[in-house]
Amino acid sequence: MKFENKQLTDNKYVLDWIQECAELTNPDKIVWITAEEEQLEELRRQACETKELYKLNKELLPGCYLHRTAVNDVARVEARTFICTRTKEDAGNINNWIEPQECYARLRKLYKNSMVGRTMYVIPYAMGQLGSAFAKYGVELTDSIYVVLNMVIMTRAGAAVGKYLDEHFIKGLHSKATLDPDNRYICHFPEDNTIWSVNSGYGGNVLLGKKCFALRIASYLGRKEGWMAEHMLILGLQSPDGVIKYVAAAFPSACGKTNLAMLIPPEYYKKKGYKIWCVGDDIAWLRIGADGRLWAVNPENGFFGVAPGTNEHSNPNALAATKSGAIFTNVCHDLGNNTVWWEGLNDNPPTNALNWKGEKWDYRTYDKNDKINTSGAHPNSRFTAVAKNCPCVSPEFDNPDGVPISAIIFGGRRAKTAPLVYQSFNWQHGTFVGSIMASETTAAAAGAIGVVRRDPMAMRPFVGYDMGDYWAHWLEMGKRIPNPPKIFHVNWFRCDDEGHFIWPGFGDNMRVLMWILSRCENKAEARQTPIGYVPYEKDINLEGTDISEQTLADLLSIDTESWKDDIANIKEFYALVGDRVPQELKTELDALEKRLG
Ligand code: OXD
Ligand code: MN
Repeated sequence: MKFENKQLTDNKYVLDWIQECAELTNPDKIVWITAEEEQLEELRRQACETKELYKLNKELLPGCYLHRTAVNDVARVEARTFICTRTKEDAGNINNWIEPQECYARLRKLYKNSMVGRTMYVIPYAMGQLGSAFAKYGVELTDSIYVVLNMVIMTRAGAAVGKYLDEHFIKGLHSKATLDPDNRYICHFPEDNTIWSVNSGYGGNVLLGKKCFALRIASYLGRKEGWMAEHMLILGLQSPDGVIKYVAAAFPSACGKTNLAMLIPPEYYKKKGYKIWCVGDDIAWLRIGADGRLWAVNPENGFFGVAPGTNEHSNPNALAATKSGAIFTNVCHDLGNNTVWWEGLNDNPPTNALNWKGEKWDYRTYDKNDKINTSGAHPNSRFTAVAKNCPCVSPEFDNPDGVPISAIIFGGRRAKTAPLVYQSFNWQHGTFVGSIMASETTAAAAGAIGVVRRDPMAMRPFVGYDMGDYWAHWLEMGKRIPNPPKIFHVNWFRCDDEGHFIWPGFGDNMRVLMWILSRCENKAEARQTPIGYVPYEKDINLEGTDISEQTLADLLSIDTESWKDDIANIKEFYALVGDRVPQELKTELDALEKRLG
């Protein structure tokens, strides 16, 4: 099998692997992605010709395109995601597992001749800054132009990566094949540095640099090599004196992670000269620096954000990032001016539009109880945007050493159980706090109230090995970091008895970040409670808000009864994780139970 253009490496290991995949999938052509503008423009042209992409209004959205996935292929599919370690125990009880040889054999049948009549694109890419200590390299083989164009935004891809490819690179094979949902597989072979994804065309399943590599495979490598791959945003908070402190924060899906990463400070702080810088909105790779602190990079190069709900008020920075060079997936197509729209963008839905399925859409049929069938944009519709197009992207974004982390923040969506913010007693207790992270449906969301889903460190779907071993790795890292970040937990979603949120969230979350950083600098006192350190009310600045002191007191109160109920649920979850839960965490759980009385 011959390459159409000049190959980007002579490494035999890489070339043999490509050859092997080409023999299996049998493409008509093989093309190396250099990511030169001329090449990308030609691919965009081809994709528009086949209606894989639609070119949007050149004046209003220059360089932007719309893509629709298959109607049955609109989200990550955890049930079809597998960690294929040699023993089931190493994948753990939380992950789906298939024995690797069996999995390769099963998937080979699906890949067989799947690229006949198609081109195989060879995308060399880096996660992290090329040549840096943090960087890792991969190649994704794919039969999708949409994947190529997204990978070029989301990773550092192209010709410059070629010289870094050696036998350690991550081998990613993706084929849309027939998009058969019953034969859709997203499989990880961490012991072989391999990812195989077949029968999907949706971002989270097919942009292999993101969840598959930068979280699942990287978490496995991080354990082996002594670093951490986490589902965390990274932001810098700059004070009026110009000093910037960095925090990394993990939240389960639908908790406003991208919004927090790009937060606009409330007027009160803005006037004083405070500013937030976004280093990353989804993934952090963390290493111990020579100075004994924990340093973080965002290994990605773009944002793959949820579109619905993004607007001028919730996240003007994300919106600005989508104004040029972006790819929109499964949003509503406004035919009036050839732009895009989604629920929550503004109050003016287009009157001449196609919905996310490409059907003529009448906004008056919208029913919030049946969003999938009646909304203009799919609830999980996305924008892929170049990070550098975000007005608040950090000047440290490309710093190969990353940024030093002062605080790690875990968050959940809890109606009652967790207060607005609390600080763990130490790293071990902080690891425990991360391990019991959870989100629960509140009255403000559709569905039953109080259904708890445990999502430790927001990594439940993303740990590439056993969850108990992952927690042990956290504890181990804590012992090795001479000057570790302090660990906190926040809950923006506390509700009153009628189920209304009592904290305004968005920009006002800055007030909580300020308390967190003052704790890191030993500048604020705190009240010791059974669950951790909680702020004194006087230390949360409410200037410029209409939040009453009573509301703040409610936000900071500990609901002992709901914590006691939670203990039973945590025990059940630890039992599910199984016998590799570290003893230290069980000890923390017992201690919490005792302190609650
Ligand atoms: C994401 C997710 O898409 O966490 O970032 O699901
Ligand atoms: Mn995510």
